[in-house]
Amino acid sequence: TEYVIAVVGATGAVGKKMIEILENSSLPLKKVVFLASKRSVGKQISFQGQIYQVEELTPESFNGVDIALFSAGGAISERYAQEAVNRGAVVIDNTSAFRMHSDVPLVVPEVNEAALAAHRGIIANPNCSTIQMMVALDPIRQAYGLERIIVSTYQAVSGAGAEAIEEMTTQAQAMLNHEPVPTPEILPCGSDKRHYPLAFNVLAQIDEFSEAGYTLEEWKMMNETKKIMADNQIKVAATCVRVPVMTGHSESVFIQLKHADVSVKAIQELLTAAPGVTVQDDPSQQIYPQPLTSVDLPDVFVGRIRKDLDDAYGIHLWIVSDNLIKGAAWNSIQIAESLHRLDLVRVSDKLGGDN
Ligand code: A2P
Ligand code: 11C
Repeated sequence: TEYVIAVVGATGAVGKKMIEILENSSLPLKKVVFLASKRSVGKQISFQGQIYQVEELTPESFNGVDIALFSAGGAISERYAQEAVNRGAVVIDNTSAFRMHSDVPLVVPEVNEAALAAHRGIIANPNCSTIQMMVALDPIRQAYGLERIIVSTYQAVSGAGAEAIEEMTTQAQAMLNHEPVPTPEILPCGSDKRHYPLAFNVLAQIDEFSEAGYTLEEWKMMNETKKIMADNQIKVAATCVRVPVMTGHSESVFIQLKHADVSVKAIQELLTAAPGVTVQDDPSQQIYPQPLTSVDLPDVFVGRIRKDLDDAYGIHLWIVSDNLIKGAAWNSIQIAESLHRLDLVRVSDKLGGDN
């Protein structure tokens, strides 16, 4: 089998990375279709040495498509994902539109690839900040049990999309040139009322505010963790913060294990052997993960592993990964590769009728 793949949001920050990764993927490709809004029609995309045109997304775009990779925002997924499935495509959705639906697997292949078997056409790719945390913590959970996670994030502007990158870059240039700074219109969150500069600043808001004083990004980390780890008892609290970094999300994570007195060395060895993780942890040589050194790499980098000095069950870690790669494009294409390997690139004929 060779697949026809559609990239929905091909001109976006994540879509562009999907295209780069597809070029080198082991997936057998028959054809790739590049879809975006009407604004982008006719834009050129070079892929495997040839030039392709961006096409406008319409329901008919999915005729003949086997796998559709969606990364054009939740509203587009809500409008077109089921349409794509009805036309025979398996959808891998990188938005938050379907993640918590009970019949939609939410998958990080290193952690819960087996959940793919139950798919009914749509598979959700978790939020970037959740994915990197799951890759690093699941091996620890399997070995020692996880009671609680308390995470604070330092998230890059590219997570907010191409327009947000542009806004922050313009601000930084204006500030350095002592020129007037254009009024911010996007960050911290395009759909919210107030906007603040991110250049030379830190904003403790990602996405809109929701229940109990937490933002939606924080709720995503809390809810998605429980679903991916298939554990509703695990205690999770998140504080999500935007920093003026271009690419690479960082996380300061405190975990409470179910076993006391686990050594730093044991955790280092566990993570060194874990799939998708690279340990960068040597304080004597000032070795620890950094967003700049994570860019364009598929791994999740872990360092600063140390015991809590007051809590025998407590461990601290510093987790960094490229939010556009493992946090989005690579995890989506890994899901596609898993579906291919497990012979799950198909939508059952019965699907539309019996749910
Ligand atoms: P376009 O460039 O034509 O607006 P990002 O996450 O970097 O902001 O990118 C969003 C992606 O979603 C872009 O590829 C964008 O295409 C695409 N997109 C936005 N609105 C639509 C729409 N109405 N139909 C199809 N694609 C859309
Ligand atoms: C950010 N995590 O860094 C967000 C972007 O639910 O897929 C991804 C939002 C999502 O701004």
